[in-house]
Amino acid sequence: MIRLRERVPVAFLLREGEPGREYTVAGWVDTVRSLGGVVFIVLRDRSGLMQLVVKRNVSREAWKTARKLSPESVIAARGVLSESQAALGGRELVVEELVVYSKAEPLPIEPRDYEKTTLAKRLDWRFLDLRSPRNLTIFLVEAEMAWAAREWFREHGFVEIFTSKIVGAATEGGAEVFSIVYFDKPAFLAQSPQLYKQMGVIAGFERVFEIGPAFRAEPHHTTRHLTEYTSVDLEMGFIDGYEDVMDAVEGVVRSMVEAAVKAYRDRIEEYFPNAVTKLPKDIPRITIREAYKLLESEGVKVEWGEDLSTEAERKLGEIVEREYGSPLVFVTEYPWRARPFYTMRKPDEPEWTLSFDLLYRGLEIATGGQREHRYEVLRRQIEEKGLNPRNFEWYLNMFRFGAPPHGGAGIGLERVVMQTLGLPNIREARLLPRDPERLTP
Ligand code: AMO
Repeated sequence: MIRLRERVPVAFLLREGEPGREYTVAGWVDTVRSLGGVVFIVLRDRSGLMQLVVKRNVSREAWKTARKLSPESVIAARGVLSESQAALGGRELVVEELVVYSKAEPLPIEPRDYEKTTLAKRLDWRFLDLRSPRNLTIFLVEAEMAWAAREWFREHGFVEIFTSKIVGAATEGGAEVFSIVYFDKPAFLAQSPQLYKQMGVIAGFERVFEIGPAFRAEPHHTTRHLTEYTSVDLEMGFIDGYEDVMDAVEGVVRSMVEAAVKAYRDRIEEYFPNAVTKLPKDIPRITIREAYKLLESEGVKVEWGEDLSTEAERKLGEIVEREYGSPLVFVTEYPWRARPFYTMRKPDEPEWTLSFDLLYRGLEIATGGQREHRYEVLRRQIEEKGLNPRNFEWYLNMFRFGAPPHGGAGIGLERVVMQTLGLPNIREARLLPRDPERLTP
């Protein structure tokens, strides 16, 4: 009798199982091969792959069942572990009992051959696509990174908050916001928890973080934009300057990458040879004006006083990798015209701001800075950005009743995963990606 509660992961059997002992395993049929009186099954569970041998002269019943198995069917097997030179991992299970829980039909895509199928088709069949150990690894890494971020925040005195994603006004710029119908009123999906995380600080929580969805009505089809992504947000009060926020972002991102590599180094090296597995001790910090100069010296035309284009970011990533040996770089003091109303401007040079982006292999993965906490100045900045202060009344009120100097940042989780593993498309790092065309699955 097979009891699933006795089941052990195949990776455990390969590593620590005792030959000669009986074990139960369960999972999906990765491949199946019939040779005369023997059927070889490669069984896959979350932990890895293992060979099962089903011999007619051990169990005729199991052998008859095994001969009819189709790939991706769900099975369980009980048998004796034995050493085998020919088997992957040097061990196999000699099956005595075999159960089929679910027989798979002929497959519409081949999970293991993910490279032979277009991404669109893979996403249509996402549950099958994710059965490839490579694709599973992406989400093991993502989960580890989210945990590591949470742990880092806890250790550094940040309180987790859960803010509303149904909001009355856009925060990050008017165009990229999704409108929704909220009873008889217009409403929007939150582009960022920006104003609410600031509220957390001003409400007296001092340091807050949130890991949650953010929505952007991003009409472009690029390999780095989603219309829904996971934002790792932090906000901290009583800062001396935005350097304190950069220190925090550096700490979080470092702990995310290091935790993922520590937990899954073997899988990462096997499936993502191009992955970043070590970060440098220091992450360089350069002002955007220095960045303009570096880019110009390499023949890339940049508009002074403008945001960096995607192309410029990519090129800057290359330069920094070469000059500083770092895949990460903070670019600071972005121009006021490229930043949202809540950003604090440089006191002596108000056309620049106390803000930063973090680039990772030439792609922006985080944005942050110090926030304007002086009521009158903030009000003027809202107007200067062409927004109506009346729509921000509840927000502005926070700055009339005691707001500490504060700052924070937003980190795009999928982008961190994508750049760490060297994925060609951000959709691969999102379980169920949303883009202008895709709403299912
Ligand atoms: P920003 O708009 O730069 O800043 O977003 C912060 C980070 O979120 C990620 N990101 C995205 N990821 C995938 N698809 C998208 N369409 C997308 N848009 C943004 C990026 C980006 O660096 N409130 C500020 C943050 C702050 O100052 O605290 C904000 O949202 O990794």
